[in-house]
Amino acid sequence: MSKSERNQRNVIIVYADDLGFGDLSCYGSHQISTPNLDRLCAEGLKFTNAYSTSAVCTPSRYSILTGRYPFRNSRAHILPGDAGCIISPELDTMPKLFQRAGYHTGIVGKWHLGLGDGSHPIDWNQEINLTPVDLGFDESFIFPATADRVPCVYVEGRKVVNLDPDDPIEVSYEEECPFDDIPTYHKNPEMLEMRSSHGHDMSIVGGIGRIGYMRGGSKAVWKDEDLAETFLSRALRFINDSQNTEQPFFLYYALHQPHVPRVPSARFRGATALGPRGDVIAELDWCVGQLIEELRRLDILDDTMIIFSSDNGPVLDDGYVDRAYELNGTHRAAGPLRGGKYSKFDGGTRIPFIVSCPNLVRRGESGALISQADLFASFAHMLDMPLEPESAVDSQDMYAALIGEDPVGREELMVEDVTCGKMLRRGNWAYLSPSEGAPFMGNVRIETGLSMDPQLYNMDYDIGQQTNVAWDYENVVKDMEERIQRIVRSEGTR
Ligand code: NG6
Ligand code: CA
Repeated sequence: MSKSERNQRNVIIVYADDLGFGDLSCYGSHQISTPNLDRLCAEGLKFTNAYSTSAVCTPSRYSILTGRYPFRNSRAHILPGDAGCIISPELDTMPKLFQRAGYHTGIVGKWHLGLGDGSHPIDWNQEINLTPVDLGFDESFIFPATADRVPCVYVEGRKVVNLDPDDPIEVSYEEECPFDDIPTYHKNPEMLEMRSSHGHDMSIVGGIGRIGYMRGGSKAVWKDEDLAETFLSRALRFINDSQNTEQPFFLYYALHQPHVPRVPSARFRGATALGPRGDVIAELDWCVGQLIEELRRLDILDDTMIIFSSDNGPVLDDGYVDRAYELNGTHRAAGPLRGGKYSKFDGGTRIPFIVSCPNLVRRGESGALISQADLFASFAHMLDMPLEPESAVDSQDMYAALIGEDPVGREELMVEDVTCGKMLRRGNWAYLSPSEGAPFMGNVRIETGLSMDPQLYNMDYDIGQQTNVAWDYENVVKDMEERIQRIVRSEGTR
Protein backbone atom coordinates (compact mmCIF):
# COMPACT_ATOMS: atom_id res chain seq x y z
CA MET A 1 0.00 0.00 0.00
CA SER A 2 1.40 3.42 -0.87
CA LYS A 3 1.79 6.20 1.67
CA SER A 4 -1.14 8.12 0.19
CA GLU A 5 -3.43 5.10 0.30
CA ARG A 6 -2.75 4.83 4.00
CA ASN A 7 -3.58 8.53 4.25
CA GLN A 8 0.03 9.08 5.15
CA ARG A 9 0.41 12.16 3.10
CA ASN A 10 3.20 14.60 3.79
CA VAL A 11 2.00 17.64 5.67
CA ILE A 12 3.52 21.11 5.70
CA ILE A 13 2.16 23.95 7.78
CA VAL A 14 3.50 27.28 6.59
CA TYR A 15 2.82 29.77 9.35
CA ALA A 16 3.38 33.45 8.63
CA ASP A 17 3.91 36.02 11.39
CA ASP A 18 1.50 38.98 11.50
CA LEU A 19 0.13 38.50 7.98
CA GLY A 20 -3.33 40.01 7.61
CA PHE A 21 -6.56 38.81 6.03
CA GLY A 22 -6.09 41.32 3.19
CA ASP A 23 -2.35 41.04 2.60
CA LEU A 24 -2.33 38.51 -0.24
CA SER A 25 -3.55 39.15 -3.75
CA CYS A 26 -5.68 36.00 -3.53
CA TYR A 27 -7.38 37.60 -0.51
CA GLY A 28 -8.02 40.83 -2.35
CA SER A 29 -4.86 42.92 -2.22
CA HIS A 30 -4.26 44.95 -5.37
CA GLN A 31 -1.06 46.49 -4.05
CA ILE A 32 0.92 43.40 -3.13
CA SER A 33 1.33 40.65 -5.68
CA THR A 34 1.70 37.15 -4.27
CA PRO A 35 1.69 34.91 -7.36
CA ASN A 36 2.90 31.78 -5.60
CA LEU A 37 0.29 31.89 -2.87
CA ASP A 38 -2.30 32.81 -5.49
CA ARG A 39 -1.44 29.62 -7.36
CA LEU A 40 -1.56 27.56 -4.18
CA CYS A 41 -4.96 29.10 -3.51
CA ALA A 42 -6.21 28.45 -7.05
CA GLU A 43 -5.15 24.82 -6.79
CA GLY A 44 -6.50 24.44 -3.26
CA LEU A 45 -9.18 25.62 -0.89
CA LYS A 46 -9.34 29.20 0.34
CA PHE A 47 -11.00 29.64 3.74
CA THR A 48 -12.73 32.89 4.59
CA ASN A 49 -13.81 32.10 8.16
CA ALA A 50 -10.63 30.65 9.66
CA TYR A 51 -9.28 32.00 12.93
CA SER A 52 -6.14 31.82 15.01
CA THR A 53 -6.90 31.49 18.72
CA SER A 54 -5.25 34.77 19.67
CA ALA A 55 -4.42 38.18 18.27
CA VAL A 56 -0.76 37.71 19.23
CA CYS A 57 1.96 35.21 18.64
CA THR A 58 2.79 32.97 21.59
CA PRO A 59 -0.79 32.02 22.47
CA SER A 60 -1.68 31.25 18.84
CA ARG A 61 1.43 29.12 18.44
CA TYR A 62 0.66 27.34 21.68
CA SER A 63 -2.79 26.45 20.35
CA ILE A 64 -1.81 25.28 16.90
CA LEU A 65 0.74 22.88 18.40
CA THR A 66 -1.28 21.66 21.38
CA GLY A 67 -4.92 21.93 20.28
CA ARG A 68 -5.71 23.85 23.46
CA TYR A 69 -7.08 27.33 23.90
CA PRO A 70 -4.46 29.74 25.25
CA PHE A 71 -6.39 30.51 28.46
CA ARG A 72 -5.56 26.98 29.62
CA ASN A 73 -1.94 28.02 30.03
CA SER A 74 -1.35 31.00 32.30
CA ARG A 75 2.02 31.62 30.65
CA ALA A 76 0.68 31.83 27.10
CA HIS A 77 1.43 35.54 26.57
CA ILE A 78 3.99 37.30 24.37
CA LEU A 79 7.23 35.89 25.78
CA PRO A 80 10.61 37.52 26.21
CA GLY A 81 13.53 35.82 24.45
CA ASP A 82 14.85 34.21 27.60
CA ALA A 83 11.59 32.64 28.81
CA GLY A 84 11.38 29.00 29.79
CA CYS A 85 9.36 26.71 27.54
CA ILE A 86 5.62 26.97 28.25
CA ILE A 87 4.79 23.57 26.75
CA SER A 88 5.53 20.89 29.28
CA PRO A 89 7.20 17.79 27.85
CA GLU A 90 4.34 15.64 29.20
CA LEU A 91 1.72 17.46 27.12
CA ASP A 92 0.60 15.89 23.87
CA THR A 93 1.48 17.93 20.78
CA MET A 94 0.65 17.78 17.10
CA PRO A 95 4.20 16.77 16.10
CA LYS A 96 4.06 13.95 18.67
CA LEU A 97 0.88 12.75 16.98
CA PHE A 98 2.71 12.64 13.65
CA GLN A 99 5.62 10.84 15.30
CA ARG A 100 3.26 8.22 16.68
CA ALA A 101 1.89 7.76 13.17
CA GLY A 102 5.41 7.05 11.93
CA TYR A 103 6.23 10.44 10.42
CA HIS A 104 9.55 12.20 10.21
CA THR A 105 8.87 15.56 11.88
CA GLY A 106 10.60 18.91 11.70
CA ILE A 107 10.31 22.56 12.64
CA VAL A 108 12.05 25.41 10.88
CA GLY A 109 11.69 29.09 11.74
CA LYS A 110 10.17 31.11 14.53
CA TRP A 111 9.48 29.38 17.84
CA HIS A 112 8.41 31.91 20.51
CA LEU A 113 7.21 29.33 23.03
CA GLY A 114 10.20 29.55 25.36
CA LEU A 115 13.24 27.31 25.72
CA GLY A 116 14.62 25.32 28.63
CA ASP A 117 12.66 23.79 31.49
CA GLY A 118 12.65 27.04 33.43
CA SER A 119 14.39 25.55 36.47
CA HIS A 120 17.29 27.97 35.93
CA PRO A 121 18.06 30.81 33.55
CA ILE A 122 19.14 29.50 30.14
CA ASP A 123 22.86 29.23 29.57
CA TRP A 124 22.98 29.86 25.82
CA ASN A 125 26.48 28.37 25.66
CA GLN A 126 25.37 24.91 26.77
CA GLU A 127 22.87 22.39 25.53
CA ILE A 128 19.34 23.59 26.26
CA ASN A 129 17.37 20.98 28.18
CA LEU A 130 13.92 21.63 26.70
CA THR A 131 13.53 22.53 23.04
CA PRO A 132 11.25 21.46 20.17
CA VAL A 133 13.14 18.14 19.98
CA ASP A 134 11.53 17.27 23.33
CA LEU A 135 8.06 18.14 22.08
CA GLY A 136 7.71 15.91 19.04
CA PHE A 137 10.08 17.36 16.46
CA ASP A 138 12.83 15.04 15.21
CA GLU A 139 14.61 18.00 13.66
CA SER A 140 14.58 21.58 14.85
CA PHE A 141 16.15 24.71 13.38
CA ILE A 142 14.62 27.80 14.95
CA PHE A 143 15.18 31.21 16.36
CA PRO A 144 14.08 31.42 19.98
CA ALA A 145 11.48 34.21 20.03
CA THR A 146 10.96 36.98 17.48
CA ALA A 147 13.25 38.85 15.11
CA ASP A 148 13.06 41.89 17.39
CA ARG A 149 14.07 40.04 20.58
CA VAL A 150 17.50 38.87 21.67
CA PRO A 151 19.26 36.51 21.45
CA CYS A 152 19.48 37.00 17.67
CA VAL A 153 20.79 33.50 17.03
CA TYR A 154 19.67 30.24 15.49
CA VAL A 155 19.19 27.20 17.68
CA GLU A 156 19.57 23.78 16.07
CA GLY A 157 18.44 20.84 18.18
CA ARG A 158 19.62 21.84 21.64
CA LYS A 159 22.42 24.21 20.69
CA VAL A 160 22.98 27.70 19.45
CA VAL A 161 24.50 27.52 15.96
CA ASN A 162 28.09 28.79 15.64
CA LEU A 163 28.86 28.99 19.33
CA ASP A 164 32.31 30.24 20.15
CA PRO A 165 33.60 29.35 23.63
CA ASP A 166 35.85 32.43 23.51
CA ASP A 167 32.88 34.72 22.95
CA PRO A 168 30.13 33.41 25.22
CA ILE A 169 26.56 34.64 24.86
CA GLU A 170 24.86 36.47 27.70
CA VAL A 171 21.28 37.66 27.63
CA SER A 172 19.33 39.91 29.97
CA TYR A 173 15.79 41.22 30.01
CA GLU A 174 16.32 43.52 32.95
CA GLU A 175 15.38 47.12 32.38
CA GLU A 176 18.87 48.41 33.10
CA CYS A 177 21.58 47.10 30.81
CA PRO A 178 23.87 44.90 32.91
CA PHE A 179 26.62 44.89 30.23
CA ASP A 180 28.54 48.15 29.93
CA ASP A 181 30.54 47.18 26.84
CA ILE A 182 27.75 46.49 24.34
CA PRO A 183 26.11 48.95 21.95
CA THR A 184 22.71 50.12 23.08
CA TYR A 185 20.02 52.25 21.50
CA HIS A 186 20.38 55.43 23.52
CA LYS A 187 24.15 55.25 23.96
CA ASN A 188 25.07 54.47 20.35
CA PRO A 189 22.52 56.06 18.01
CA GLU A 190 25.25 56.39 15.36
CA MET A 191 25.14 52.60 14.92
CA LEU A 192 21.47 52.45 14.04
CA GLU A 193 20.42 51.53 10.52
CA MET A 194 16.73 51.55 11.42
CA ARG A 195 15.16 53.71 14.10
CA SER A 196 12.52 52.53 16.52
CA SER A 197 9.14 54.24 16.80
CA HIS A 198 8.37 52.68 20.16
CA GLY A 199 10.28 50.20 22.31
CA HIS A 200 13.11 48.27 20.66
CA ASP A 201 15.61 50.48 22.41
CA MET A 202 17.86 48.08 24.27
CA SER A 203 20.69 46.16 22.53
CA ILE A 204 21.71 47.14 19.05
CA VAL A 205 22.30 44.00 17.01
CA GLY A 206 23.10 44.32 13.31
CA GLY A 207 22.29 48.02 13.34
CA ILE A 208 18.81 47.47 14.77
CA GLY A 209 17.51 48.19 18.26
CA ARG A 210 16.05 45.08 19.89
CA ILE A 211 14.06 44.05 22.93
CA GLY A 212 16.46 42.74 25.58
CA TYR A 213 20.21 42.95 25.99
CA MET A 214 22.68 40.58 24.43
CA ARG A 215 26.44 40.32 24.72
CA GLY A 216 28.93 38.10 22.86
CA GLY A 217 28.18 35.41 20.28
CA SER A 218 29.34 37.55 17.38
CA LYS A 219 29.78 34.49 15.15
CA ALA A 220 26.36 33.19 16.08
CA VAL A 221 24.35 36.35 15.45
CA TRP A 222 22.10 36.09 12.43
CA LYS A 223 22.04 38.60 9.57
CA ASP A 224 18.51 39.88 9.23
CA GLU A 225 18.61 39.92 5.43
CA ASP A 226 19.63 36.23 5.45
CA LEU A 227 16.82 34.96 7.67
CA ALA A 228 14.46 34.12 4.82
CA GLU A 229 16.94 32.15 2.77
CA THR A 230 18.44 30.43 5.80
CA PHE A 231 15.07 29.15 6.96
CA LEU A 232 14.03 28.27 3.41
CA SER A 233 17.20 26.25 2.78
CA ARG A 234 16.69 24.40 6.07
CA ALA A 235 13.08 23.63 5.15
CA LEU A 236 14.18 22.28 1.76
CA ARG A 237 16.95 20.28 3.40
CA PHE A 238 14.46 18.72 5.81
CA ILE A 239 12.18 17.71 2.92
CA ASN A 240 15.08 16.24 0.97
CA ASP A 241 16.41 14.37 3.99
CA SER A 242 12.95 12.95 4.52
CA GLN A 243 13.08 11.43 1.06
CA ASN A 244 15.87 9.16 2.27
CA THR A 245 13.64 7.74 4.97
CA GLU A 246 10.76 5.35 4.45
CA GLN A 247 8.61 7.80 6.37
CA PRO A 248 6.21 10.51 5.29
CA PHE A 249 7.06 13.90 6.78
CA PHE A 250 5.46 16.65 8.80
CA LEU A 251 7.09 20.07 8.56
CA TYR A 252 6.10 23.13 10.59
CA TYR A 253 7.67 26.00 8.65
CA ALA A 254 7.18 29.11 10.74
CA LEU A 255 8.12 32.11 8.62
CA HIS A 256 9.42 35.24 10.33
CA GLN A 257 7.77 37.61 7.84
CA PRO A 258 6.19 40.16 7.90
CA HIS A 259 6.91 40.71 11.62
CA VAL A 260 9.20 43.58 12.55
CA PRO A 261 12.01 44.39 12.00
CA ARG A 262 11.32 44.00 8.30
CA VAL A 263 14.58 43.43 6.50
CA PRO A 264 14.16 41.73 3.13
CA SER A 265 17.04 40.09 1.32
CA ALA A 266 18.68 42.26 -1.34
CA ARG A 267 16.60 40.84 -4.19
CA PHE A 268 13.34 41.94 -2.56
CA ARG A 269 14.39 45.42 -1.54
CA GLY A 270 12.00 47.67 -3.44
CA ALA A 271 9.97 44.74 -4.77
CA THR A 272 6.75 46.60 -3.94
CA ALA A 273 5.72 50.23 -3.64
CA LEU A 274 4.79 49.66 0.00
CA GLY A 275 8.29 49.71 1.45
CA PRO A 276 9.76 46.99 3.66
CA ARG A 277 6.42 45.58 4.84
CA GLY A 278 5.28 44.94 1.27
CA ASP A 279 8.74 43.74 0.26
CA VAL A 280 8.94 41.07 2.95
CA ILE A 281 5.48 39.83 1.98
CA ALA A 282 6.76 39.49 -1.59
CA GLU A 283 9.74 37.64 -0.13
CA LEU A 284 7.46 35.40 1.93
CA ASP A 285 5.53 34.57 -1.22
CA TRP A 286 8.77 33.69 -2.99
CA CYS A 287 9.75 31.35 -0.13
CA VAL A 288 6.45 29.52 -0.52
CA GLY A 289 7.06 29.35 -4.28
CA GLN A 290 10.49 27.81 -3.75
CA LEU A 291 9.02 25.27 -1.37
CA ILE A 292 6.35 24.29 -3.90
CA GLU A 293 8.93 24.05 -6.68
CA GLU A 294 11.00 21.66 -4.61
CA LEU A 295 7.99 19.45 -3.93
CA ARG A 296 7.24 19.44 -7.65
CA ARG A 297 10.84 18.59 -8.48
CA LEU A 298 10.69 15.67 -6.05
CA ASP A 299 7.38 14.65 -7.59
CA ILE A 300 5.57 14.72 -4.26
CA LEU A 301 3.57 17.93 -4.65
CA ASP A 302 0.25 16.28 -5.46
CA ASP A 303 0.31 14.17 -2.31
CA THR A 304 1.62 16.81 0.08
CA MET A 305 -0.92 18.72 2.09
CA ILE A 306 0.16 22.34 2.47
CA ILE A 307 -1.64 24.54 4.95
CA PHE A 308 -0.76 28.20 4.78
CA SER A 309 -1.86 30.60 7.51
CA SER A 310 -0.78 33.35 9.90
CA ASP A 311 -0.53 33.52 13.68
CA ASN A 312 -2.43 36.80 14.08
CA GLY A 313 -3.64 39.82 12.18
CA PRO A 314 -1.63 42.65 10.68
CA VAL A 315 0.06 45.73 12.10
CA LEU A 316 1.76 48.50 10.15
CA ASP A 317 3.85 50.31 12.78
CA ASP A 318 4.89 47.69 15.31
CA GLY A 319 7.80 49.64 16.70
CA TYR A 320 10.20 50.57 13.90
CA VAL A 321 10.30 53.54 11.55
CA ASP A 322 10.01 51.59 8.31
CA ARG A 323 7.38 53.83 6.66
CA ALA A 324 4.78 51.06 6.66
CA TYR A 325 2.05 53.65 7.28
CA GLU A 326 3.33 56.28 4.93
CA LEU A 327 3.74 53.90 1.99
CA ASN A 328 0.63 51.83 2.64
CA GLY A 329 -1.50 53.76 0.14
CA THR A 330 -4.90 52.15 -0.30
CA HIS A 331 -3.73 48.70 0.79
CA ARG A 332 -5.91 47.19 3.52
CA ALA A 333 -3.80 44.70 5.42
CA ALA A 334 -6.82 43.32 7.29
CA GLY A 335 -9.01 43.49 4.18
CA PRO A 336 -12.58 44.45 5.11
CA LEU A 337 -12.07 43.51 8.77
CA ARG A 338 -11.91 45.95 11.67
CA GLY A 339 -8.85 46.19 13.91
CA GLY A 340 -5.65 44.23 13.50
CA LYS A 341 -2.99 42.48 15.54
CA TYR A 342 -3.77 42.73 19.31
CA SER A 343 -7.46 43.34 18.59
CA LYS A 344 -10.65 41.66 19.72
CA PHE A 345 -12.21 42.69 16.41
CA ASP A 346 -11.88 40.17 13.61
CA GLY A 347 -8.78 41.87 12.20
CA GLY A 348 -6.88 40.37 15.12
CA THR A 349 -7.60 36.72 14.52
CA ARG A 350 -9.35 36.09 11.22
CA ILE A 351 -6.46 35.22 8.97
CA PRO A 352 -5.66 33.81 5.54
CA PHE A 353 -5.97 30.03 5.55
CA ILE A 354 -5.27 28.00 2.44
CA VAL A 355 -5.28 24.22 2.22
CA SER A 356 -3.86 22.51 -0.80
CA CYS A 357 -3.29 18.89 -1.71
CA PRO A 358 -4.20 18.34 -5.36
CA ASN A 359 -4.93 14.62 -4.98
CA LEU A 360 -7.14 15.13 -1.95
CA VAL A 361 -8.49 18.61 -1.31
CA ARG A 362 -11.26 20.15 -3.38
CA ARG A 363 -10.55 23.43 -5.10
CA GLY A 364 -12.50 26.56 -4.42
CA GLU A 365 -13.56 28.70 -1.51
CA SER A 366 -14.90 27.60 1.86
CA GLY A 367 -16.79 29.66 4.40
CA ALA A 368 -16.46 26.88 6.97
CA LEU A 369 -15.81 28.16 10.47
CA ILE A 370 -12.51 26.71 11.59
CA SER A 371 -9.93 27.35 14.29
CA GLN A 372 -6.22 26.69 13.96
CA ALA A 373 -6.57 24.62 17.13
CA ASP A 374 -8.58 22.15 15.02
CA LEU A 375 -5.64 20.97 12.96
CA PHE A 376 -4.57 18.57 15.73
CA ALA A 377 -7.81 16.54 15.91
CA SER A 378 -8.28 16.80 12.14
CA PHE A 379 -4.89 15.22 11.53
CA ALA A 380 -5.65 12.55 14.13
CA HIS A 381 -8.66 11.72 11.95
CA MET A 382 -6.62 11.77 8.75
CA LEU A 383 -3.98 9.49 10.27
CA ASP A 384 -6.58 7.27 11.89
CA MET A 385 -4.88 7.76 15.22
CA PRO A 386 -6.91 7.78 18.45
CA LEU A 387 -6.52 10.71 20.82
CA GLU A 388 -6.50 10.42 24.59
CA PRO A 389 -9.26 12.48 26.25
CA GLU A 390 -6.66 14.82 27.75
CA SER A 391 -5.02 15.52 24.37
CA ALA A 392 -5.90 18.57 22.31
CA VAL A 393 -8.96 19.32 24.42
CA ASP A 394 -10.15 22.29 22.36
CA SER A 395 -9.43 20.78 18.97
CA GLN A 396 -12.40 19.68 16.89
CA ASP A 397 -12.16 17.23 14.04
CA MET A 398 -12.60 19.45 11.00
CA TYR A 399 -11.03 17.06 8.53
CA ALA A 400 -14.09 17.07 6.29
CA ALA A 401 -14.02 20.87 6.20
CA LEU A 402 -10.26 20.91 5.55
CA ILE A 403 -10.57 18.76 2.44
CA GLY A 404 -13.61 20.65 1.20
CA GLU A 405 -16.36 18.15 1.95
CA ASP A 406 -18.03 20.07 4.75
CA PRO A 407 -18.90 23.70 4.01
CA VAL A 408 -20.01 24.53 7.56
CA GLY A 409 -17.26 23.60 10.01
CA ARG A 410 -17.60 24.47 13.67
CA GLU A 411 -20.72 25.64 15.42
CA GLU A 412 -18.68 28.13 17.38
CA LEU A 413 -15.15 29.11 18.31
CA MET A 414 -13.47 31.38 20.80
CA VAL A 415 -10.50 33.71 20.38
CA GLU A 416 -8.55 36.05 22.65
CA ASP A 417 -7.24 39.57 22.20
CA VAL A 418 -3.87 40.68 23.55
CA THR A 419 -5.34 41.27 27.01
CA CYS A 420 -6.93 37.77 26.99
CA GLY A 421 -10.41 39.22 26.56
CA LYS A 422 -12.71 36.83 24.72
CA MET A 423 -14.64 36.84 21.48
CA LEU A 424 -17.07 34.07 20.61
CA ARG A 425 -18.02 33.50 17.01
CA ARG A 426 -21.13 31.42 16.47
CA GLY A 427 -22.70 31.18 13.01
CA ASN A 428 -23.05 34.72 11.78
CA TRP A 429 -22.69 36.23 15.26
CA ALA A 430 -19.47 37.64 16.65
CA TYR A 431 -19.82 38.43 20.34
CA LEU A 432 -17.12 40.50 22.04
CA SER A 433 -17.24 39.97 25.77
CA PRO A 434 -16.84 43.15 27.84
CA SER A 435 -13.33 43.73 29.07
CA GLU A 436 -11.15 46.53 30.36
CA GLY A 437 -8.66 48.44 28.32
CA ALA A 438 -8.24 51.37 25.96
CA PRO A 439 -10.28 51.23 22.77
CA PHE A 440 -7.30 52.36 20.74
CA MET A 441 -3.63 51.41 20.95
CA GLY A 442 -2.02 54.71 20.03
CA ASN A 443 1.49 53.47 19.36
CA VAL A 444 0.41 50.87 16.80
CA ARG A 445 -2.71 52.81 15.74
CA ILE A 446 -5.06 49.86 16.05
CA GLU A 447 -8.61 49.67 17.39
CA THR A 448 -8.56 47.06 20.13
CA GLY A 449 -12.26 46.31 20.35
CA LEU A 450 -11.94 46.56 24.14
CA SER A 451 -15.02 47.97 25.79
CA MET A 452 -16.99 47.49 28.99
CA ASP A 453 -20.09 47.29 26.83
CA PRO A 454 -21.03 43.96 25.28
CA GLN A 455 -20.65 44.02 21.51
CA LEU A 456 -22.52 41.87 19.03
CA TYR A 457 -22.01 42.01 15.29
CA ASN A 458 -23.81 40.23 12.50
CA MET A 459 -20.94 39.05 10.33
CA ASP A 460 -23.20 38.27 7.38
CA TYR A 461 -24.22 41.90 6.93
CA ASP A 462 -21.49 43.71 8.79
CA ILE A 463 -18.11 42.13 8.16
CA GLY A 464 -16.46 45.43 9.18
CA GLN A 465 -18.09 45.27 12.63
CA GLN A 466 -19.48 48.78 12.44
CA THR A 467 -22.92 48.31 14.00
CA ASN A 468 -23.14 46.93 17.51
CA VAL A 469 -26.53 45.26 17.80
CA ALA A 470 -26.05 43.92 21.35
CA TRP A 471 -29.01 45.91 22.69
CA ASP A 472 -31.33 44.44 20.08
CA TYR A 473 -30.43 40.86 20.85
CA GLU A 474 -30.10 40.67 24.60
CA ASN A 475 -30.86 36.95 24.65
CA VAL A 476 -28.10 36.20 22.18
CA VAL A 477 -25.69 38.28 24.24
CA LYS A 478 -26.68 36.54 27.46
CA ASP A 479 -26.39 33.12 25.89
CA MET A 480 -23.03 33.78 24.27
CA GLU A 481 -21.57 35.31 27.44
CA GLU A 482 -22.69 32.27 29.42
CA ARG A 483 -21.17 30.03 26.80
CA ILE A 484 -17.80 31.80 27.12
CA GLN A 485 -17.94 31.36 30.88
CA ARG A 486 -18.73 27.67 30.44
CA ILE A 487 -15.84 27.13 28.00
CA VAL A 488 -13.44 28.89 30.35
CA ARG A 489 -14.54 26.68 33.25
CA SER A 490 -14.60 23.48 31.18
CA GLU A 491 -11.88 20.90 30.73
CA GLY A 492 -12.32 21.12 27.00
CA THR A 493 -14.86 21.01 24.22
CA ARG A 494 -13.59 18.24 21.92
C1 NG6 B 1 5.34 43.79 21.40
C2 NG6 B 1 6.39 44.51 20.59
C3 NG6 B 1 6.13 44.25 19.12
C4 NG6 B 1 6.07 42.77 18.85
C5 NG6 B 1 5.06 42.11 19.78
C6 NG6 B 1 5.05 40.61 19.68
C7 NG6 B 1 7.25 46.60 21.58
C8 NG6 B 1 7.02 48.05 21.78
N1 NG6 B 1 6.34 45.96 20.85
O1 NG6 B 1 5.56 43.97 22.75
O2 NG6 B 1 7.11 44.85 18.33
O3 NG6 B 1 7.34 42.19 19.04
O4 NG6 B 1 5.36 42.41 21.13
O5 NG6 B 1 4.61 40.22 18.45
O6 NG6 B 1 8.20 46.05 22.08
S1 NG6 B 1 4.17 38.74 18.24
O7 NG6 B 1 3.72 38.66 16.87
O8 NG6 B 1 5.36 37.93 18.48
O9 NG6 B 1 3.10 38.48 19.19
CA1 CA C 1 2.73 37.25 15.31
